Amino acid sequence: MAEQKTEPMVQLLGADGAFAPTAAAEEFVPYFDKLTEADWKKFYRDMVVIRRFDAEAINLQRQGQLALWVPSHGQEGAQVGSAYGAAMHDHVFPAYREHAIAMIRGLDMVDLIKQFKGLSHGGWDFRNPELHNLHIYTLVIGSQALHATGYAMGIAFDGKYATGNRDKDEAVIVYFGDGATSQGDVSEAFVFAASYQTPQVFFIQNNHWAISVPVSVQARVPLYRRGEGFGIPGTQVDGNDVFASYAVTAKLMDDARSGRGPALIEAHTYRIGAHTSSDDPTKYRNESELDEWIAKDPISRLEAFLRDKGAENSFFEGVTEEAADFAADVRKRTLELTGLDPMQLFEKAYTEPHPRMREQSQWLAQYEASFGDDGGLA
Ligand SMILES: Cc1ncc(C[n+]2csc(CCOP(=O)(O)OP(=O)(O)O)c2C)c(N)n1
Ligand SMILES: [Mg+2]
Repeated sequence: MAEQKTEPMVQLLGADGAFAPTAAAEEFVPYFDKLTEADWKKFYRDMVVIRRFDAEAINLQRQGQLALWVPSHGQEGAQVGSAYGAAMHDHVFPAYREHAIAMIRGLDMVDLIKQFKGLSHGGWDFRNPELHNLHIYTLVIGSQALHATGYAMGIAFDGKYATGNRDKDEAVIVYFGDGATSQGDVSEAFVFAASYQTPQVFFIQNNHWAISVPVSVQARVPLYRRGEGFGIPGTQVDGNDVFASYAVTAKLMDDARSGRGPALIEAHTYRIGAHTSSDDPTKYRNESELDEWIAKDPISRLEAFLRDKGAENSFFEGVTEEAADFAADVRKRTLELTGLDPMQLFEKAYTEPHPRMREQSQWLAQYEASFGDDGGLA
């Protein structure tokens, strides 16, 4: 089996949290330099809050409140860094594990929970795409790469990029996993992105597993080189280094926005938990691999950096408390959620009223009415 090459890797923070840019990081350092201490602390806060939220969602699933949960534990560095690397007017296409990105785009996390409780089809109301500039979660592996490329082609056709106005020019970022790179949709998206020189970044979170299949099986050549043959340059980044993830994304999104064409980022990270709440990773991976990645944890690395810069205990305690409050609020409001309104099925299929939808919704309403309150036939 081919070895996974790990060089050249963009890294700003070492595994011990010391600031030590690698040679490959040089061109990205100016983006780190623009960050303030308040930004560093915001990155830390968001990583801690989302990890606590994720733990709460797992608890809710175990307690029968959610049908399924997809844990993000371990991937906070890749997600928080890249989320801030995109501008709020850029459009984001996530897969299904990008909880930190959803939070940073301003989504109410209980809306996201609704999808996993089976109460809504997309999680959040997507009829106004500009509300969060965040596409709904996509569970059909890799298909969002095509949606994103289509959207980016739209930006290009509308001339909404490369005007020189960074505050107006738009770009797209699409997230998918290492496993998704094996999907035809992703390769097709590469072809169209390269042909149309779309303003977009493909962000691969290589968490090293596609359920039980290791990345080494699906990628005999490192994934950051996957775009080369299509004409899309790739950059490899330490995804557990929130600063590196931020700096690389910010630069490549700027480049895309200014008309330099599509780019690909491979962020090396690790899924610490199970694939989903339905999965048991002890069946297919070993403890030593897990320990290796726990030692590279994105949160403890940033904590070490911040402590070295003089951050006090009170800051860390405050963040822990804030995260606990956030999770408690999500729990409380999740328990208050009421049942599914099946009629919403028809509301979001077409933007305008549609005769077939009317017909089908009338049929369903009649069918539902045929049951009594106790679920028996009326
Ligand atoms: C088209 C399609 N095929 C198969 C699946 C089943 N499936 C769900 S997750 C997954 C693995 C995805 O792995 P990866 O892209 O690495 O993302 P990760 O879950 O690791 O974040 C598969 C095969 C699916 N959801 N959609
Ligand atoms: Mg994966």
